[in-house]
Amino acid sequence: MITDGKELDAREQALVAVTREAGELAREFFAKPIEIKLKGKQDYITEADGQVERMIISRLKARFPGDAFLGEEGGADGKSDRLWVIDPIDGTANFAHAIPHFCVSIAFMAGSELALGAIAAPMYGELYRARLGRGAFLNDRAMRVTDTDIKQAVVELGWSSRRPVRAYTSLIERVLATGATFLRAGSGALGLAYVAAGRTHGYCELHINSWDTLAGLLMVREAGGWTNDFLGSDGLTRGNAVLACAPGLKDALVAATGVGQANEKLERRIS
Ligand code: LIP
Repeated sequence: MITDGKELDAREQALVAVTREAGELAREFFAKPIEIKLKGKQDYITEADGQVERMIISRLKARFPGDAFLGEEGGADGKSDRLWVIDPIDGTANFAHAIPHFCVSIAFMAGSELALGAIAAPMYGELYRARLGRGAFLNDRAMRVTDTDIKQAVVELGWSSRRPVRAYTSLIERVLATGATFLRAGSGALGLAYVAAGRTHGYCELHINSWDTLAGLLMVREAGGWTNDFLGSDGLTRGNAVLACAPGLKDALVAATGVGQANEKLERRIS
């Protein structure tokens, strides 16, 4: 299994180049009228999602023909312990409504190890990246989470129709009861990247998919933050609840959100 050395250097370089290129392709689609469909309640898909994903996979497959791929639109492709996890456009609802808050998110798993991650936010001119044990960067500047008092904390709370509305509204109430404030911006990947960059202090969502989260989770950890065990109980293929935050806020946010508690598995069965 690779977690360092030449093989990972080559994948890191390819990852950054392909993520940047995919961001530019997404920006081109953003600027023109495109076909938009609903694949579920408030769950959008556009022709850009498929095209960007196919471009990413064809570039990476050309360089690493033996690797496997898991994409939001195309699903699983290939069997290998070298796995690329891809979200061609995260924040598709924003993208579909001409709101520039969206990104491309790609992560690389070496066996069970989350080894690489990159996120391109083309409308902001931002490229985020991280490598296990090597730190996290925004436009090549090192990122660090920002710790603060819970009463001054900004916590992003993601929502989707995959969980009951009541579960979400009570999550908001519990987080507001800590004295923190919340926001929802519609891209889980960017939400996690903002925690790593120290712009916000936490990100929580009661169910989210691995392609939305893995790159951002590695960035938060490499930027000195804490995250729950998202990949536990088959989070890679089934998704899971996610909580990521500055270390000083962990206890308060684990208690308020219920994510990351010892009995997290129990919670999954209930919801
Ligand atoms: C989105 C996530 C967001 C979540 C949405 C959706 P998509 O991903 O980034 O956090 O709340 O339901 O899953 O569909 O735009 O790639």
